[in-house]
Amino acid sequence: LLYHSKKLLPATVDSASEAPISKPSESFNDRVGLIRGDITKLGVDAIVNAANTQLRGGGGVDGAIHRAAGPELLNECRALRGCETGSAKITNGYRLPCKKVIHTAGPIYNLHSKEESARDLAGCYTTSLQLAVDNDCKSIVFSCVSTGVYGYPSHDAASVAVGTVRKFLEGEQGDKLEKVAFCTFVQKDVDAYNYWLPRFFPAV
Ligand code: AR6
Repeated sequence: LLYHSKKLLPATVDSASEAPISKPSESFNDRVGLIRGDITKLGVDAIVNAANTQLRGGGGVDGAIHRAAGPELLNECRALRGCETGSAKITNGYRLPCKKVIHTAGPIYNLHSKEESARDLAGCYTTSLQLAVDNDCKSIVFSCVSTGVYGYPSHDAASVAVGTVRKFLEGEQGDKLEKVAFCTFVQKDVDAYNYWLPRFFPAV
């Protein structure tokens, strides 16, 4: 189910105004991917749930993950005693095909400034990636955190998501991750990632 970045990313970013942001790197490009579909079907090491600070389940992707995982997931979540906005916690996957679920609480857009929302959203991605590394998860797939009922504009959210992943891969522990993918569900997110992926992961 994981697509290879090479098959997915446009070969070039053409106009000068759309210049790539990061340096081309085959090693980074090989490890990033874009998916469209149901995140609960992915047999990867970790999937990232767009949860809330209560960690008690909810609608959207959170509801889908809890339904597919079964009631044991809610039990483990209860014991975690919540999660701060911009942070994340990890559980087992139970009946899901993935090994672990990383639950992150994204920012509710418009609650605070744009800058604060971006900082919190970046925190979701960095904390989740760090948790994956700390728990020996080599493949991780993100849902489009905050872009549903939390109202974060998809274009801006994808910029934070892809930019933060790029930064983590470039960092000290980046080489511990073999695959990082973004799981989109609706067209606006597909469009947003198709815009930002070739800029942060330009073709070599
Ligand atoms: N697989 C992948 N993505 C999905 C799926 C699925 N099965 N279902 C929905 N999406 P949202 P948020 C996409 O609203 O904005 C919950 O009630 C969806 O199209 O699920 O962070 C929580 O409990 C969208 O792009 O999360 C929180 O209270 C993305 O998942 C609150 O919503 C995220 O949309 C969190 O809001």
